[in-house]
Amino acid sequence: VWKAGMRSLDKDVESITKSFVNHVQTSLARQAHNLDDLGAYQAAALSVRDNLLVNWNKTQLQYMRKSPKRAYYLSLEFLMGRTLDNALLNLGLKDEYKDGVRLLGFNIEDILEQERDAALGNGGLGRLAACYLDSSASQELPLWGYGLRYKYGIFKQLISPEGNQLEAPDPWLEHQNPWELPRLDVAYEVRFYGRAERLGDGSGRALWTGGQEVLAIAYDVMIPGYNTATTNNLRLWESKPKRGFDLNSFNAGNYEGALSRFVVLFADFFAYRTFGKELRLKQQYFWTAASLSDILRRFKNLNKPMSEFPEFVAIQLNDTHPTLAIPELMRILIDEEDLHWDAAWKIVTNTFFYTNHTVLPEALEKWSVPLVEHVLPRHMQIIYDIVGPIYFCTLIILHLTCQLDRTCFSSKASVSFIYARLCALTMIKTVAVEKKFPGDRERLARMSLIEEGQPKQVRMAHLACVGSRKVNGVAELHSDLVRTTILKDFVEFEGISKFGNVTNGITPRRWLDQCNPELSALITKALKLEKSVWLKDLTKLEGLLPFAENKAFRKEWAGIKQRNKERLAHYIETTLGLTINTKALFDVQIKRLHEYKRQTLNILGVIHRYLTLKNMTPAQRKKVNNRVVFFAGKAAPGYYIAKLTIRLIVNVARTINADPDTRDYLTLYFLPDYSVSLAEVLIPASDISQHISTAGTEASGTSNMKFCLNGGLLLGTVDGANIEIAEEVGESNVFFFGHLTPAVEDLRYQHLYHHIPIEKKCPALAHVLNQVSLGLFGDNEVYEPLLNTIRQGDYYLLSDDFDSYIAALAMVDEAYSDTEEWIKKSIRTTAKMGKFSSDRAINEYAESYWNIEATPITPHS
Ligand code: 26R
Repeated sequence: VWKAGMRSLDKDVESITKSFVNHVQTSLARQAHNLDDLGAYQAAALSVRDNLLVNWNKTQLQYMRKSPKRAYYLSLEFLMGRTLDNALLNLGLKDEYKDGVRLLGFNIEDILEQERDAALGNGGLGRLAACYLDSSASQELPLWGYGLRYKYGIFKQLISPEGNQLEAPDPWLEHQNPWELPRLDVAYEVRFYGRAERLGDGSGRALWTGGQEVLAIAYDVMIPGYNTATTNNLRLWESKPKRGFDLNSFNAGNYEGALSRFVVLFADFFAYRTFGKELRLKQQYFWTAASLSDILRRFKNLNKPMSEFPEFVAIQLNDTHPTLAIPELMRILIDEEDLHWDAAWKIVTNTFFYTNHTVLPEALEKWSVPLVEHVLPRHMQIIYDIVGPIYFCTLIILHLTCQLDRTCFSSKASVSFIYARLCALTMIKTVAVEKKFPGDRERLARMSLIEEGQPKQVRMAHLACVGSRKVNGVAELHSDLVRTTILKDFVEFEGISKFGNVTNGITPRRWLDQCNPELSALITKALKLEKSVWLKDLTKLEGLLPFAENKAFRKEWAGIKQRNKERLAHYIETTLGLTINTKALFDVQIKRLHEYKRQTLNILGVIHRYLTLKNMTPAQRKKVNNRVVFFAGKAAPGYYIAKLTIRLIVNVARTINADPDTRDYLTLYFLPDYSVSLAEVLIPASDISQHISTAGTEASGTSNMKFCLNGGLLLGTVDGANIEIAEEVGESNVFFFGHLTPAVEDLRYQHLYHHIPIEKKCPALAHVLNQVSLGLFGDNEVYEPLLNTIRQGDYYLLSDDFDSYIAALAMVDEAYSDTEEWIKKSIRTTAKMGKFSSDRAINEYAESYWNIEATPITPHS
């Protein structure tokens, strides 16, 4: 009876229309006559969800039966974008649904447009997590994501008439979200505050009581693999006040405030500036604690000894945000599971893996010790117990009278506990820091998990590093920088083999097939392969290389680019009411606004071009390539200089787009509210995209890969993944400029101690800055703080790179004038992008880090 009752996959138009109508009637309680596009989207989504669930159930059953080692991806951000189109593609039901909804009087494109982006993240790190989920399901890898179910996605960006960024909330759950399944039965208690008392028995155990408890409730999001039944899970936690908890155990006066503020969760990672660091710390702990409880419960169902935990579980820390998972697992193993410290530490350090995503010092997470002590008293003890031996060694081995900061250890029990551990053989490794580098006290201070100062701070990258099996960066150059700068001492201590590289990747399903269907179809035709073959083995794109020599093919290729430009123009016309010149080179820079990404360099380059055009005769101008420049990106709400850059871009656009002398040759647009969906329209339309960070600052970049995959060429610095892209496509197909990473430090030193006035150093740039100062774009006072970042200090080296930047732009112009050669470059670029599939990246993690294997869904499940 059970079997007969099981729902099976919809395969034909008839069953699809049936399920659609059924959902209109029963789930939405609507009828044909009052069904608009939004309703149709909801019905289609619910019907697709039913199909996903068939596979989801099969997958989870299979994992349960086979109990393979599983990996868990802990990420505070998942920038998923829209789901419906992707689910249809991955299920292989796109055409069937298209026909089905047409029979019911709807157009699939209009229905797809109804969906709101799930924007639970800020930028690269969050979108990477989303690509990795797609790839792990597509590669049939047993991987689950864990994140937070934010009530608000990243803020919506509005641009005021003056050109200022304004932020509006994104209540993305306003309409019911068809892609999630509330699991009200999956709930865990999470404690904050209270008291942690060591048992004083030398075991290192403690009792953590009192404080405030909240419930974590699971919401599951299905992650379908492409062309496979594997459908993985993304589990998002929502918080709920716990009923009937002990009001006496904490300050009841704060209850309302603390709790109601806590349940409001924001994806915007700078929101904590407004809502308090404490809230962000609580969110991080809430999420890691709930995820670990869930992972442990699943492990316990296997009835294996705790020591085998790392043989069944790998946990990936997406940046340091989930690092509290390390002391949390220690707490559970020691306080709740009664394990000895060393046994627990062995499990922990074989379970976690840490990916670093930035080496910028200001972006390395630190938590104030008093705050951690207040919110998570037990975890602070554990962190000190991890640090302790290093301090102790200094004391004992050097026989120094150095003052041991007693506050390091919250009680005498702790001191004797650490001493006991020191005597244990297993401690030798930790003691080794001092043994290996005797007398090097500076090194000890550098390596400490706690940074001295007012207040003291926990260095989360150090904690993540010492608590993990392996550490990796996200592109070759970046991983080298991790090894030689921020974690150098740890490399010397622990050995280089712990520190690897996994170059980032992107999913070709969303970033080629979905966003550029015409190009995908042309590639399929040319390669004479099933689409499902090359979309899963992207190196097959190399088969396009010979077509670069084929004139007819080049014509088709260029025609698609042109239509993608028109699609973008149409989108901008309907959403912003602006008319775009589609007979021009499209030049795009879309990413978060940050000084290191140097959007300022780009806009100053645009002004330079404008001034040059103004100085030309009309006849001279006619010989210049037409160019349309697009910017999009959000600035952190409190990031004054980044916001000023947006204002400058908007006001330069206003002036030059209205200038009859130049507007046929140069126009500029700042597209508000950058999102995954906007990227999907912009990227396929680009001829050139800019990735122009100061060398050594952009860990990888992933949009660079997306542009190149869609046949857009790259204008960039020798930084992040740009380098590896150039290695693949050949330097003749990339426009590189600027100083290299090793020069950066020297240049900064010269700025500080051998300052050369900008007029002397870079007259072209000085002229541009002066024009802005003089008010060419209005607001003449307003931009001074932005311009002064270049005139004084110039930390991101704009004055050093400006001339070569302008030269590179000129080379782009020259290359673009030779249309046929340009198209060849475009084809060759796409052809060589195989390496950058996130399938390759996720397989590297699976093999060299997590040690997990593909677990295909067998027919029996
Ligand atoms: C405020 C602080 C805690 C913080 C700073 C910066 C938190 C988060 C970030 C964002 C970082 C971690 C980020 O998103 N890095 C980006 O990761 C991408 C995926 O690896 C890279 O492609 C990109 O180069 C890098 O900037």
